[in-house]
Amino acid sequence: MSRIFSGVQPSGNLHLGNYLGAIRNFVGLQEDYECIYCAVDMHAITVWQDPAALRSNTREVAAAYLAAGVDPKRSIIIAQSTVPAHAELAWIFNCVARLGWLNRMTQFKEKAGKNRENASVGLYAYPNLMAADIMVYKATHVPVGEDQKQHLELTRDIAQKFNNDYGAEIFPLVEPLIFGEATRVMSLRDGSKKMSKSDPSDYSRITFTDDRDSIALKLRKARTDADPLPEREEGLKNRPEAANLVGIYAALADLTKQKVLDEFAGAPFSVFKPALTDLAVEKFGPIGEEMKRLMADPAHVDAILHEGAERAEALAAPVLAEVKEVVGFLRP
Ligand code: AQP
Repeated sequence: MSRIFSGVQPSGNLHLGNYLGAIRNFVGLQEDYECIYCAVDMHAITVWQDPAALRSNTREVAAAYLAAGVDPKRSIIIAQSTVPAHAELAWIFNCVARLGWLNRMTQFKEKAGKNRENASVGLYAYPNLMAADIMVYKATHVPVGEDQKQHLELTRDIAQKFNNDYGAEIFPLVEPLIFGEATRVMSLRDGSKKMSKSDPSDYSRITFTDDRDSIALKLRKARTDADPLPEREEGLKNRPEAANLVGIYAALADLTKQKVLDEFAGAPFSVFKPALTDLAVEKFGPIGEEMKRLMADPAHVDAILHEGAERAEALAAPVLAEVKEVVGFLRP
């Protein structure tokens, strides 16, 4: 059976982009794949995280998976740091990946910003850890938003180089799974930037914890142009904010953007935004409510994470043993 690995960073402010681009798709995949879903806390600390907040945010990511419909009996839900095999394989991959490859990663450039000298080494080496997350389970598919495609290509390069260097066909070449109409949800304040946990503006994103009033307010304040919605999808070109809101509507309603425009062509945003608010409250609101309910019982979430770690460790151990053998490490 093909195997899925995917993760979300517990860095707070879990948002609609994380839901539509990743978490929502995790549920259906359980039908056809063996799935491992991870709260990637070791990735999160590549930038500073308050320790108490990190613990709570890690549970929150697990609760979001459960709230969205991931079944912990079928799928494995883990916190990354509880399965040390990830870190062990990441070190080996640090020695396989080339500096030139990492230098091309656009996410590092975006996240490090102008003050690159001050970025953590972990932020730079992040894609190697991501490759290890996936390869330690020999996962074949990774559901991600489009922003992660480059990192997955790097995972393939690392896997291929490892296999070539050691003359062993150990790692598969992983494939991205990219879904639907909102594979890249953009900021509500700036249609050229992706919706992000780390954006300083709360108005840039709709989060799992937003209630109806917050969702309504954020959408009311969402930046748009002054024109009504066009008749055809081509009319959204060069209108990034309008395209984003139509894309979100389409994703939430499971429609194509064109079908949304068939319904709203000619409508001003004063009509479209309330309709989008109603839809977001109907489709996304209950997920957030369920996440909050689960967060009220942290022991339950911890028990699921504990069981997940044991199952994950059992899958990762033989892969790591195989890797150590071909690398030439002595057995303990
Ligand atoms: N705006 C987005 N639209 C669609 N998908 C998105 N994802 C993230 N942002 C969007 C997808 O969510 C999954 C988890 O992402 P992550 O936690 O690894 O963080 P990230 O990709 O770095 O993005 P964030 O959530 O905005 O965090 P910060 O602010 O820290 O950069 C991934 O599958 C991602 O594609």
